[in-house]
Amino acid sequence: MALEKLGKALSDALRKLARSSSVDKALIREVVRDIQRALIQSDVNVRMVLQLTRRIQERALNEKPPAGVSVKEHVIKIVYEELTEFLGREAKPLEIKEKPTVLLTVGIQGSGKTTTIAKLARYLQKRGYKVGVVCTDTWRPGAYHQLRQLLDGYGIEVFGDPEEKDAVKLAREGVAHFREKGVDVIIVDTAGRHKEEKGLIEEMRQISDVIKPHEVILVIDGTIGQQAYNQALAFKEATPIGSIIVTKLDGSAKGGGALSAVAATGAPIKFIGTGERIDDIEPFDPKRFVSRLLGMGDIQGLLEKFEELQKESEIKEEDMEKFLRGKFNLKDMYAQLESMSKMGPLKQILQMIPGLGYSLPDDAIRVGEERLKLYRVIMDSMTEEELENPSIINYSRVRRIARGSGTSVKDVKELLNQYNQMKKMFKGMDKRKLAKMARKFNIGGFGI
Ligand SMILES: Nc1nc2c(ncn2[C@@H]2O[C@H](COP(=O)(O)OP(=O)(O)OP(=O)(O)O)[C@@H](O)[C@H]2O)c(=O)[nH]1
Ligand SMILES: [Mg+2]
Repeated sequence: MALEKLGKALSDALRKLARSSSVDKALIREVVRDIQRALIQSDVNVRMVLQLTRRIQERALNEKPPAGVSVKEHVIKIVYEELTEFLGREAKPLEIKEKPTVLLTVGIQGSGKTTTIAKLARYLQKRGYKVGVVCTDTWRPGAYHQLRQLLDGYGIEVFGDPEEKDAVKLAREGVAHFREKGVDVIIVDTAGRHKEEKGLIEEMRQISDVIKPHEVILVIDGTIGQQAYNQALAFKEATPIGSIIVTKLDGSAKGGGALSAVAATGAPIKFIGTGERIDDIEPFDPKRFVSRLLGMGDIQGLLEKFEELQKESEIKEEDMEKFLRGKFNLKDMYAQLESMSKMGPLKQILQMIPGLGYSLPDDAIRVGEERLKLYRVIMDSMTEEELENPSIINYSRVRRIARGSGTSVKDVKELLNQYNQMKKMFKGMDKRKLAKMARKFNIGGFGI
């Protein structure tokens, strides 16, 4: 399959990134050139390729990766995002809202209409819809039989009359017939006698006027590559209820060109055809499509990681600020431990800062609910002076505090130990690391 070739060229380019020991400008430029070459070979419009890769390059060179993400991963993510955007970003699924939903299918000669209708009818039947198909092709002698051959085996009824010469009449009667039968979806096939958009759109108008379809589907042959742009654009301008199915993406060297050209018109691509068999149809989802093109396994893990980080960083900036600004007497520590217990393990946040995570003592940060309660009790037995300035707490004070709070010497020592570790941790951070952290979390006020 030719799309596989494009996929391979793109994932080879990304693999170059993944394998390199460090990512510099020269490498980014090289990868961008590889991507350009791959897309142009797939017949993507050169101007569009240049726009796309300029954006990729600009972002790759200028955007800072979020904390916890390597430059490589970040660049791979950018490529994924931009390609997804390039193909329309969001999936636009076919909606069956009304019963019956009437779909009119048009397309120039041999684009794959009839085959695609059979695929779509079967696709919808598998999802529980009762489907009827109307053949209005009065042009090609075998059209009605072609449909029946494709669908009889699945018990999907085809309405048509090989003798009838009036396509509009067939459309009207066919839709009326299936309305009466109470099907959920009616799909209308049209003749493929047109070689150009003009005649095609005229026929679409005539039949539309009579059957008032919920959606008109243009079937485009993917092997025409970027030429699909003009067809899709003419169609989009002719009907506000149009969507597109791109066929023959298997085996076509120009599939990337066709898909990107259609996406560029803003017309929604709802399905793609990937073979001659009835099951060779799939809903088009740019994200899934690009993931698969680039090698699903690799990119999926990466995307999940980004999502996780996104969630984490949402809560933490503010808490981080509180934490970092602490003066570090016992009261502050308590307040911070308390807020940290709410916001989740601090270590995870700090680990997002390169070069810091590994140096954190585990138990300096892991404080459960119970411990917090215990600390509260202990601190209630301390004097104001002790809370403000813990260094004055000698052994006899420790014993007094333990007795007063009904805890043990060991507990009090644990609390002080915790305090000292945290203090040390912050002392241990040099100014550079602190500044880095401040930047990562948009925290100012360090005077650095
Ligand atoms: N490989 C491949 N072949 C396809 C695909 N879709 C359709 N075809 C083939 O394309 C040819 C034309 O398909 P039709 O469905 O008859 O096209 P049509 O638009 O109805 O043709 P007319 O009604 O004559 O305009 C047939 O040989 C199909 O098997 C596809 O996704 N992949
Ligand atoms: Mg046909």
